[in-house]
Amino acid sequence: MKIQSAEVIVTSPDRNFVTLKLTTDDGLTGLGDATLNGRELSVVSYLRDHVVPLLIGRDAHQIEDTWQFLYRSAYWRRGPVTMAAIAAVDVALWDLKAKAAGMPLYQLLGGASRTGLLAYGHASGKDIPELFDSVRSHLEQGYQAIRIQTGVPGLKAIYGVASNATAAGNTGKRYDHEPAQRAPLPAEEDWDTRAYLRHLPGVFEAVRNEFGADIPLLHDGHHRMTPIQAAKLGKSLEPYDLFWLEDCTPAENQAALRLVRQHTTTPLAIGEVFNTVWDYQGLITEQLIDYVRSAVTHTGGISALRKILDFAAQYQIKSGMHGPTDISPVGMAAAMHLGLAIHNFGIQEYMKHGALTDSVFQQSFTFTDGMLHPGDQPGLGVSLDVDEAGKYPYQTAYLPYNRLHDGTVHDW
Ligand code: KDG
Ligand code: MG
Repeated sequence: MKIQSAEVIVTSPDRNFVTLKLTTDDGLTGLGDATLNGRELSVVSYLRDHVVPLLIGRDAHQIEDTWQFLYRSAYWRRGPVTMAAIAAVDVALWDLKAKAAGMPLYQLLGGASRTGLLAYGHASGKDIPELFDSVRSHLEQGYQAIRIQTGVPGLKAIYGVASNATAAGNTGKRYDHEPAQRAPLPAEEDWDTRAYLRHLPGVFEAVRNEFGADIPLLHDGHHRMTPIQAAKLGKSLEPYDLFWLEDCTPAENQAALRLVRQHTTTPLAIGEVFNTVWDYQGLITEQLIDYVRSAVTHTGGISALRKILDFAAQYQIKSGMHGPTDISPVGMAAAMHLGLAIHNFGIQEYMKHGALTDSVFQQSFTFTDGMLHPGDQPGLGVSLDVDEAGKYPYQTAYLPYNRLHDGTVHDW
């Protein structure tokens, strides 16, 4: 099974997606997600200009060898662009291997360890009534675990809060913020950590009073706090029994989590911007976190994330793979096959894609009563309609950024 062609497909149905499509000499096709939100074209160039020429003629069955070749031969290791490109190749090869075997991919990863994957969705509102509407809408859609983000009094725009959260929630399609906005320049948001720290515990108290003690609740701090601020937040949220507090401090400094951990029993999740096992080394061996947030798409693919998760398993750390809409249906399916197979699955983030995205990517995974399943088609179970994809050319899009009241650029 030799790789005959490798095509990089860029499409922007509801947002930009980059997909690698490999075709073998026996006519099989494999797909891999290479979408790096807001920096999509850099991965396109990395793949088209530097990786595709290396793939033609290679044995598609040699997944590990191809991974090691792409990682080590480049000399310049790690980084989100490199690792997203390697991930796309790796996932496309796993898709091919599973199709050649006539099995759903999770069977090749060891078979199912559970019947389905607990998923969480994003509820948000600029204030408590709007947040409650969004939580109710998620419960109606079947979600059994919910992330809670709200506006903060005095701040105009804030991470994770849809400007039209309620209306969007009712459609069941676009109920979350759109973090990468189609625009020639990034949008500016404002931020005040003290106001946020004062406001958030009351929000969780209100949600627990309204929706009860049972439902797993999550929160994303989006890298905005210093270690001592994060420790304070974790402590103040303890009465509300969070499933996790995500990205409480900027992700570069693993040692910061040591300080947070010493002060709070709120479970911690981190890693959506990480791209190799080295970003986790201290966090895992010192048991400073509870959940690994990496996506297959940004961490070198199934082969590499599997190794990180197996390493994490020795320390009772579980998966919580990143799954916002900037992970394409191909990347989501890869996460689901891996999540179904590993023993230390924790939870899967899941936001439905828009209707146009669904018209480009045909998917066989299911979401029933809050549980995901990748389906039983051979391979990943996702196909891409190239003609449909061609209708939606790339559009410039940027993630927003933050400034404090005095104009200082802050972490976003
Ligand atoms: O591309 C950035 C988004 O994926 C990110 O802002 C979403 O934090 C996020 C999450 O937890 O889904
Ligand atoms: Mg996040």
